[in-house]
Amino acid sequence: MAIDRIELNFMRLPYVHFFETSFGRSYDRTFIMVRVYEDGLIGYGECVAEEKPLYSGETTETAWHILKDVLVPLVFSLGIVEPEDFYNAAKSFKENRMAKAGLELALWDLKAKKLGLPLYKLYGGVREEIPAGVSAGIEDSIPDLLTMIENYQSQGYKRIKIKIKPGWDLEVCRAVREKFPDLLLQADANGIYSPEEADHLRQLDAFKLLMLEQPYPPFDLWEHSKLQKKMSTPLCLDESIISYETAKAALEMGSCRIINIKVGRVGGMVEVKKIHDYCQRYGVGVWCGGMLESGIGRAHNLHIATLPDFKYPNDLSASARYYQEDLIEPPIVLSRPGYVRVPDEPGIGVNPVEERIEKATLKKEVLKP
Ligand code: OSB
Ligand code: MG
Repeated sequence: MAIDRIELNFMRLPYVHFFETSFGRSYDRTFIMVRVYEDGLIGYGECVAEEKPLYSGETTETAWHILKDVLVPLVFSLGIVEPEDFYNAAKSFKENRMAKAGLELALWDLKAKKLGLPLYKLYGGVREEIPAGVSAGIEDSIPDLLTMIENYQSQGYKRIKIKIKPGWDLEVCRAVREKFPDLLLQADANGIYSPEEADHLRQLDAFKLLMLEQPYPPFDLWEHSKLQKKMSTPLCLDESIISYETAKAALEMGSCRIINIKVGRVGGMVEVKKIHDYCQRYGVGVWCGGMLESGIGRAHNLHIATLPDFKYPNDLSASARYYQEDLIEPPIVLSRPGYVRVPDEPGIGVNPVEERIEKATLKKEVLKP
């Protein structure tokens, strides 16, 4: 069979609460939903590029262009159906990993649906429930953050990640630790510090963090390796790890002891598998990061997080943590305290709601061979 058509929806969803990182504060999320149609089945993917090029160089608009004018035409011109064939063909186009991942994920969902299997079975996943953490943004005040953490704890989240930046770091970690002495706590700087601040960052060792995520800018693997030697807190890299090659360099250089996996950041599931398998051989655990995805992207992440080397709690929270009205029904919930159940229906195993998709769509493109 061949693909009949591919649809791209440029969407916007408002958050239940603003999300602030060292990049700034945002109130909603733009992203692209990719739908691949073949013989009555629909494969769903989500492209996580954001409105502004702060986390990576891609934006929702650049990804829209790359998908519409480059990647979808590539699929049609080569008659591609298999995700691995897409990965190989798309390799000749540089960068644009989030755009590639959005389409590759739709092909994975389609493939699993054709086989009648939940996606995690296709990936070789080994668990049915995923340890769920939650990422708490920067708040207006420390009391506001403490209230938020208390709230998340009462909902059952067992690991909390807080966002840090200069002026919102040591004092905040100290306050959180004082109030929650046994909490599994980690901090994410989103690359805001510079190597001159190494001695400042070392003071974070006092707070028994599970890990410190991405202290320095993405390209500085070397300075991360110097910082890791100075700190007892394990470093985890997020933005720096854009491929198998960067993962390998980071581990061999000692730039981190943990890797955060995001399928969009590394350009698709084939690349995720390569990184995952390498980390497993190397004896380094990984976990699944999030990009505040809609239920579609989050369902994909749930399946990815079933792979055996995902050894830390993941940034995979319930729909209600992110959106008033997620795109899927039923929403993602904690199946028991600290865990989310992986959907067991074919493919990603969640049902997108058409009216909600329409309501959130800003523009749409229907592409045919
Ligand atoms: O660094 O992990 C990050 C969201 C957008 C961009 C970068 C990051 C994040 C998150 C969100 O922390 C985590 C989630 O989706 O639950
Ligand atoms: Mg991060």
